[in-house]
Amino acid sequence: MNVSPRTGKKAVSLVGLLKEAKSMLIVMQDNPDPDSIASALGLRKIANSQTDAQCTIAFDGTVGRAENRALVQYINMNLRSLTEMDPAKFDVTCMVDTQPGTGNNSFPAGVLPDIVIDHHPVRQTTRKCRFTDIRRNYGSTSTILCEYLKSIEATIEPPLATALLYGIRSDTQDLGREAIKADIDAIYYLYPLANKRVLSQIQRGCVNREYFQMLAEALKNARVYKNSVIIASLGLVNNPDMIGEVADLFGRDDDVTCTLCYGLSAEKILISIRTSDEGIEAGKLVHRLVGRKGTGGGHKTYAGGQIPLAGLTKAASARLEQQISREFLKLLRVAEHPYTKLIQI
Ligand SMILES: [Mn+2]
Repeated sequence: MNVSPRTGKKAVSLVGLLKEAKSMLIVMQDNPDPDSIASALGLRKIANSQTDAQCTIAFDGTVGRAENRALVQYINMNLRSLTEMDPAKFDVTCMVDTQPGTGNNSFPAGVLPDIVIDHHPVRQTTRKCRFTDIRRNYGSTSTILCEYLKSIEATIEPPLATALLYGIRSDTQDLGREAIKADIDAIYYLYPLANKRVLSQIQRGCVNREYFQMLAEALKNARVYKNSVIIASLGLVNNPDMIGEVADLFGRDDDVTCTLCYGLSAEKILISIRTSDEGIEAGKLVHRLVGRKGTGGGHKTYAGGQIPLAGLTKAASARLEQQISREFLKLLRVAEHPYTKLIQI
């Protein structure tokens, strides 16, 4: 794997910064996806191989998706709740696969992390951090971490290789979505080091019985507009990952180019958007959709957002849900009527 000169320089300054620390906090996304989990693990490996710093990996929410749960179980990761952490108690704080103020992490607003490594569009606040490496063109943050590990010649054991490989594969949908040469190179590099048997088990992670009920609800509620847009409400979900998972599933429909799924969890409306329409940017769409009411962000073909519901009555939150789907259709210039049900029950 070729490591760019930029990575080499960045790795040196990252290690320099980490060497100053006795303790470090690594913050992942809330309800972390495999890329977020693998990146945290990669960063911890850099710290462990070069410094004496004690690492704590933390997040808020849950690891819900069956594949992600299987991954966390395999790597035997000790994950902590971010709400129980006081960032001031750590010498260095880091964020991976997310940035300050994006709304998809629970790091206290107003506190600047020291280190941010990510592949989402760069935020104003991020620029104020001591160390940043934001590569928007990269398919995954795991790819960046893989380059760092190669650059410092760290040994990548099978669990870490498997996690990074899965992080890249899942963010890029097996290199089919927003992947660049660097992602492909990283996959080639990691593949011989990863545990292929476990990788295959992770991809077929077991689900609990509720999963099918949630899926049935989503399918039942899904509406198709102009034969190309699907909107589905999942109602109250105790597994927020389900929203993105169902959006991915609808994206597989032959004729669908745009999907919006939303559901309620922890006093928030959570939104997932997927698009295969070249003329539409999912990240921008979600921004316009949540407006000032919430936060959101993402990539060209996939994005997510959240709007806090605290204090809203049931009726008001139902109105907000309606408003979101109406606004989504308006942004796509698709009429609200007529629509058809995705499936007949
Ligand atoms: Mn990512």
